[in-house]
Amino acid sequence: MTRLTAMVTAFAFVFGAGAAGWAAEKTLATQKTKDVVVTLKSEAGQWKQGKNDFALEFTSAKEKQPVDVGKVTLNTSMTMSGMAPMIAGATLKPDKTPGRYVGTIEFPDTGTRQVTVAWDGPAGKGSTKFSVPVR
Ligand SMILES: [Cu+2]
Repeated sequence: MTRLTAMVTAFAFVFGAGAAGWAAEKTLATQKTKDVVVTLKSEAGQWKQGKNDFALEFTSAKEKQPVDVGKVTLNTSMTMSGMAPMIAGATLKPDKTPGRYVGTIEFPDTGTRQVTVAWDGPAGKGSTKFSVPVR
């Protein structure tokens, strides 16, 4: 094993439990940037009020291969009239396979979230925005 493979394997061993119990998974959103395609997935295929486990997958836009993008964060905000934007975020952990990350996020109410995903690692730095409804 290369050192990187060993590291990824070690991370997967420690953090891999995130999505282990999913019977199936569906795509909530796909967003293409210049270099990578970011896919947001969960068991139900939608976000609900309360706690949500989810996964983010990164593939290269050209080769369609999984990309290790390093450290990944996901932040959400919802603008509501008469109050400060509601903010919720998650730090993601590498899952069992390269280019796949898992996290948990909690929403106190329903409504459409503006989602910002950012990454920083060996393949470079980047971010992208898209919106996801919370039902
Ligand atoms: Cu709200």
